[in-house]
Amino acid sequence: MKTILLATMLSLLSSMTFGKLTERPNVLFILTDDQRGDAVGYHQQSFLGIETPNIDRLAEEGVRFNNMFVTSSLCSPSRASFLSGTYAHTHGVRDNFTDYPRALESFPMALQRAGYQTAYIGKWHMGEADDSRRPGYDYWVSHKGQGKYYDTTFNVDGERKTIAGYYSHVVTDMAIDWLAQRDPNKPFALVLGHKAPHGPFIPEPKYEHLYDNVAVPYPDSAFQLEGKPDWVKERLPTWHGIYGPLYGFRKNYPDTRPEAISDFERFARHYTATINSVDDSVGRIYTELKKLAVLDNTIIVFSSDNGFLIGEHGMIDKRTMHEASVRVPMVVRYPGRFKAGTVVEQQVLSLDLAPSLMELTGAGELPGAQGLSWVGIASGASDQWRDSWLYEYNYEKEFPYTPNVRGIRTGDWKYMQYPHGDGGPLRHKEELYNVVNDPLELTNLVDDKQHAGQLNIMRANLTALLINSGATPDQMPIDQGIKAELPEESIR
Ligand SMILES: [Ca+2]
Repeated sequence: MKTILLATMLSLLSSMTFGKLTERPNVLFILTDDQRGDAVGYHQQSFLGIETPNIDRLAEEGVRFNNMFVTSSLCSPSRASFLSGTYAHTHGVRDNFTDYPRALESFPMALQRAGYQTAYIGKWHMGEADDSRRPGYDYWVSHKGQGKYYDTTFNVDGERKTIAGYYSHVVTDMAIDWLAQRDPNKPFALVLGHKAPHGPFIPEPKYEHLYDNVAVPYPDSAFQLEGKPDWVKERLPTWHGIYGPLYGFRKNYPDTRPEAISDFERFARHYTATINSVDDSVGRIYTELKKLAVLDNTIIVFSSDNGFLIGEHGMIDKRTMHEASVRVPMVVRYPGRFKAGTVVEQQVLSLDLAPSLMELTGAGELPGAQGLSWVGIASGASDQWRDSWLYEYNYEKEFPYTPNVRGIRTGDWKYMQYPHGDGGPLRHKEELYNVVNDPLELTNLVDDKQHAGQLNIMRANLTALLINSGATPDQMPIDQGIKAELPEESIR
């Protein structure tokens, strides 16, 4: 009798534990590389009119974050912020050549400890030469450096193999295979890292000519450089300027001729066309989750590691704090917690993802995280939120086209400064914009006496943000200036 009772109790206990485990939501984080905030179909003025029905569906059935920013607009530092919930000066991945520290906490590590099955599939891009498995992932597929649009050599859970095919589809196949073979009795956390739309852009053939008939003018801000710091003008003919080689789309440069717009047009069209393949991937994964009957119990997050300047302020690339560089798309689908069609207008950051996922999964707090969970503002439970945030970029001698950047953005104002790196006085002109009246950042108000008071407030608030976020003493490389040389081929 006793034995039967004990057995019943044990079985009850185990079914309770089992029930609890399966109720915990799964996590799917889809991360693209260099996707502008407006390069999604749901954006009111989508870039080149791109249509992304599958990403849009996530937004329609979930939450769209209209003001999502990265605190460092550069691949490795930003990726580390998404995973750890911390600023670059805290996690230490300050440039594109530093790996994610093995001991640094991340939301996948925390979820793995909490009993999740975890996997990383696709582009990792922290620690150029190393494709080995990083802590926190039960299953690991990645590669060295940037990978290739076709036939990338992956480290597939310890075995290196070249997999034929287009990157966006290859990683999708691998994600679908992993989902099918996982243990259905445990929740999962999967990070799917896309290469697209990172340059040099190679769209797949079916999308290569999709935008051939879309005109791509240089943006208005490309020629309004009066009042900007000199380094912005010095950058024009370089690898990261509109008159430069445009990642190889232009063979003869610098080229300031009006006809040179054709190279710029091809550059912008090919960039955009690679995103159509990502959208196909999102659709396939959605269908698969539905087939596996886990769609509604999976928190799906779609975002990108940084934005991308395509001609704004005469610039190509990211790294700066201008809007096209720091704005990224973000949508979250999780009907258990968020109403369909929710729109969040607050300024949300890369480092908010990890704390938010920790709250949604009930996995506790992530040690050291500096971001805020957006669960309250996205579910309507709270409207408490930050009113400003800190931006940081550190000069890279391998890409000598952007100085050190420190900046602050509020809902109305943005202030950027370019420290030399020796602790001495600023040697570049600063930038101050009213981002409500002047969202394209055409008029630098830093020399406008009428705004001297606002300038002083922003300077003081930046200093306070640096202190409060633990960034002082604020260390950074010495600014060696803007240079014409091209980056080494292997790191482009
Ligand atoms: Ca990137």
